[in-house]
Formats: sequence, structure tokens, C-alpha cells
Amino acid sequence: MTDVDVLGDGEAVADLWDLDDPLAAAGWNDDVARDLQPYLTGDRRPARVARIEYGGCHLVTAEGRTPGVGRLGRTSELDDDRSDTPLAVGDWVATERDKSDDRLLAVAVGPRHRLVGRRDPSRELLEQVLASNVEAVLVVHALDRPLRPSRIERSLVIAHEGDVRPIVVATKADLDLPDAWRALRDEIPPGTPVVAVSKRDGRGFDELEALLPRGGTTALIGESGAGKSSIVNALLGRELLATGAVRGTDAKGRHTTTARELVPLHGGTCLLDTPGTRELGLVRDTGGLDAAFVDVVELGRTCRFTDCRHDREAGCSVLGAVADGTLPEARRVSYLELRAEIEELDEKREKREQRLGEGRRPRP
Ligand SMILES: Nc1nc2c(ncn2[C@@H]2O[C@H](COP(=O)(O)OP(=O)(O)OP(=O)(O)O)[C@@H](O)[C@H]2O)c(=O)[nH]1
Ligand SMILES: [Mg+2]
Ligand SMILES: [Zn+2]
Repeated sequence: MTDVDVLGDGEAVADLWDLDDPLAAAGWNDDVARDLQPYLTGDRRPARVARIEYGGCHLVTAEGRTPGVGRLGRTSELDDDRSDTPLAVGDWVATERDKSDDRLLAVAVGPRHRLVGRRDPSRELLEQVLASNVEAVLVVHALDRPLRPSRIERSLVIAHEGDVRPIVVATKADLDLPDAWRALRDEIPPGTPVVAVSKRDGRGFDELEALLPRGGTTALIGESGAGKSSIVNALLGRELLATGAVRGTDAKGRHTTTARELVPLHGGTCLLDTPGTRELGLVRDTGGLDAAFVDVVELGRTCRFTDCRHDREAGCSVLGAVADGTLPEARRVSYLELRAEIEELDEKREKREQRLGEGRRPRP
């Protein structure tokens, strides 16, 4: 059984932006205007990056969704060291008309206040921005496949690290898998909302809709076949994005969605669909880890040693909580593993900077 949508994403999505005020639909407001102001010199116009493809991108402007090109070059104010692409879907940009062939050029990027970023799978010290300027992220998990808790945990760390509010969404609730649903809920730390939805019977979508930040953008991340594009279609109320059947044997998806795509819902509220991701490497930590592990951090406050690693130290409250059954051991281990991953990366980064520093030293 396949239910691949007959519409290619591209054109159908472009039509969605045929609106009186496409910029407002993309979330333009006073804060964005203030942020972008310094870049809007001369006859530059604002736009938001809606999709990025090989060789170009699509930009939402005051006129609608239109093909464009990132031409940031050395004039970019963005800190290029940190990111794989100078442009990310969701960025607010300043654009200029290309005099020769009338293309729209994105020439400067406004600040990325909140983002979902992972370690670039091919260049480990760099960040790949999956979604820029998003207030929330749906961490999508299909109940028909094995739960890998570490995946959810990683997603939550990445969300918190980017200052983005995570919402866990379990799809395919119609398949009636109460054990899978319970197992998932047990993995979610207190304070993180979790919703079960089904596109077959429509359950859960009102609850989910109510959680979306009004006038803001919500990204969707998760494995291929998790049901991300199906959620977008359900919230839109029409089968706009292509969705693909999963393999019967292991419920693995077939990478139906191939590009990140911004979709307007209503009144400046947008969704940002992404292709399925296998890897979710952490790239840095400025508090995201602790925010995703408040339970462990709370316990850690009462450890005997203030620098306790919760590993084998005497008087460790985290180990104590594991022993008396109040904290799952898996949770402690995940925390330690993710912390080790970040520490290893920091070390590599430090070494690299040292090497670069030595290279720059003037010759005697
Ligand atoms: N039974 C059931 N199937 C669903 C549900 N939601 C999605 N599916 C099916 O799951 C498959 C994958 O859905 P998609 O929305 O394409 O998944 P995706 O996460 O966008 O996948 P990629 O684009 O490959 O990353 C499709 O066959 C959907 O019809 C649901 O609530 N119930
Ligand atoms: Mg998809
Ligand atoms: Zn401890």
C-alpha cells in the first residue's frame, strides 16, 4: 500500500503563499522588523527563506514565494564558522534584485535567535541548522517502531540548546499500541508536553494545535516515516505535502521529504517540515543538556561533592536515586553519555583552535 501524494511539494506549496500579505503569514512582526532594520539599507527588501535546494532557495517576499539565490559572500554579518550553510530555512534576510537577470539575491541574514541545529554529519565541528527562528519543535515519533530513548533525549537537548520549546508527538495512535505509548511517556521528562495523534481518525490534533506558538514557527524533526509531513497536512487541513509509505518489515521510511520547507498555517503561525534525520549529533552545550535533564540536575544539587560526576562517587544523590528506584538508571547513563560526547567535541575544538592559533603566529 502506498499513499504517495500525487502533487510534487514544490508548486503546491508555492501556491499557499498566494496571500495578501505573505510576509505577515511568514511571521513578520515588529521584533523581526527591528532585527532586520540594520540590513535593509538602500532599496533592499525583507524576505524569509522558505526552502533551500541545490543551486538556490525559495524566498517569501511581500509578493509571495519566489526563487532566489544566497549571495552572502564576505559581506555577510553571520558568523560563518558556526554553520554549514550561510542560509537556513526560517532565516530572515535582506534581498536585492540581481541587475543582470532579475533574480532575487539574499545578501544579509538577520540574527538567529532560536534554532534547531545538529552536528553536521560530514564535518563534525560544524553545526547544520535544520530550522532557524523557530519557537517550538515537534519531536515526532511513530508508535509503530522501536523506541530509542536516546533519540528523544538528543532531540530534547538540541531543542533546549537552541532555546526552542520541545513538544513530543507520538503518531499512528490509531494502531492501538498502548505499551509503546506508555514506554514513550515514561521517557519524557516532567514539563515537556507529549501528545498522541492519528491522521486516520484525527485524534490529538486539536490538542496539538493549541500547543503551537501563535504567530511563531514550529519545526518538525524525526526519523523518516515518523509522520512529520502527515502532521503538517493534518494541521493544514489538506493533503499538500507528499507523504510516503513505510517498509512493512521494520516501519522504516523512504525519505519522502527531500528539503526543509516553511509552510504558512494562519496569522503568522508557520510549520517547518524537514526530511527524516538518522543522526542527531550534539554540537555544543551552553545549558541545553541540563535543561533536558532537570531531574538529574535537581538530584545532583545534594551530592556530597559539588563537582560530582554521578559516576561512582561516594555520597552521590543521583546514584542514590537510582538505587532506591526513583531515577531510571538509563536516564543517568544517557546523561553521562551525552555529557561525554560534548566534552569530547569541546576537546577536539580546543585542539583545532590551538593548531590554528599556532599557524597564525608570525614567523620569527
Ligand atoms: N496508521 C497511520 N499511519 C500514519 C499516520 N501518520 C502517518 N502515517 C503514515 O506513515 C507514513 C509516513 O508518513 P510521512 O508523513 O510521509 O512521514 P515523514 O516523517 O514525513 O517521512 P520523511 O518525509 O521520509 O521524513 C505514511 O504512509 C503515512 O500515511 C497515522 O497517524 N496513522
Ligand atoms: Mg516527510
Ligand atoms: Zn552525584
